[in-house]
Order: sequence, then C-alpha cells, then structure tokens
Amino acid sequence: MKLYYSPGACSLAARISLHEAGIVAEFERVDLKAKITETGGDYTAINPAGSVPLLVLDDGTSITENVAVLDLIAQREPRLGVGGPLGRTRLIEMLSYLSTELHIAFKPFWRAANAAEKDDATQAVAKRLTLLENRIVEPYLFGPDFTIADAYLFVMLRWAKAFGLIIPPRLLKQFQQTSQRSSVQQALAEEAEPALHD
Ligand SMILES: N[C@@H](CCC(=O)N[C@@H](CS)C(=O)NCC(=O)O)C(=O)O
Repeated sequence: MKLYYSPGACSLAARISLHEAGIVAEFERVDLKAKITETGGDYTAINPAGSVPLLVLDDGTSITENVAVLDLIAQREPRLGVGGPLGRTRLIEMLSYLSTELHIAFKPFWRAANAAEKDDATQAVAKRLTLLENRIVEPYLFGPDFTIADAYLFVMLRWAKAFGLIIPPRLLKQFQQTSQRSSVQQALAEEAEPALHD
C-alpha cells in the first residue's frame, strides 16, 4: 500500500491507523499548494481532487476520502472498528460527522480568512466539539478501545491546539491518551516537518 500525505494534515489519521493495524505501507509527501509529490509527480494526475489522503492498494486501486480510507483500514483490522450489530453504522456515523462537520469547520483557519470569519469558525468548531464532548464514552469515542475515528479526532484536536482553540475536558483526555500510543508517536516522528496542513 502507499499513502499520499501532507505533514500534520488529515492524512495523519490514516498513517496512525495503518500503524495501529500493523499494515506495512509506503508514504509519499504531497506539496498541496504546488500539487507535486516528493518524487516530482503531478499529484492532480494521481488524484484529480488534489487532496490527501489517497491510499493506493497493492493491486493499484486508489481510494480517496478520509471516511473510505479509514473504513478500509478498519475492515482489514476489525479491532480498529466498532463491534455489535450496529457497530459499523455507528462508526460511519461518527466518521461522517468528523469529516463533514468538524473537519469542514476548520477550513477558514487554513485560508486567509478575516477576523470575523475566524470568529465564526471558532464558534463552529466549539459547537461541534461540545457535541462530541457530550457523546464521547471515554477515554475514547466509543469507550475503552481506540478506533479509526479516534485517530481522525486526534488530528483535529491537534489543529485545535495549534490554533489556540479550547478543547473540552473529556476530549482533552482523549487527546492525551491518544498522544501516548506508540502508533501516534511513530506517525508524528515520521511526519516531523513544519507544516501542520497545506
Ligand atoms: N473530502 C476530502 C477532503 C480532505 C482534505 O480536506 N484534505 C486536505 C488536507 S487535511 C487537503 O488535501 N487540502 C488541500 C486541497 O484540498 O487542495 C476527504 O475527506 O478526504
């Protein structure tokens, strides 16, 4: 497998999950502004959407979108998913919320937004973190077991810290606990480059 990534971007969730699953993968960095890969490839020819993550399977099949990439990893290593009859549904419900609500709410921080837009974004992120704070089972989103959704949440809590946003206490506990996992420490060391995102 090969993961196209940008340091500290949402693709970090896939890298953490691959390590958690014990899946050996190659990693190729993408300059998201220039849309060039570290080996000089035209990234838009590889992924027309131009975004990371992109996971290329051993047979050459490409998978885009965080929700799909993370779900694929959990299907390969069910320990990273949620058990029970509605387990996968609950997991996709959470991943979709993280992707379409929380992740999107951070977007103004990445572009040259004005102060009013950043205030609106701060409130939008806070509202979504409050919902998750009320929903987390502790210490992880679904209870004692770490899932792919925790990897995704962790990446966005890192962004929240970097932007000086307030992280509610139960989510902070999830962040601290997740930070200590060896998969996370390995992934952060591998991505120890200045950019947090694009
Ligand atoms: N819909 C995509 C969006 C992923 C996304 O926003 N990735 C960011 C990095 S966190 C990115 O690649 N931004 C640069 C761009 O979209 O051009 C997904 O959920 O995977």
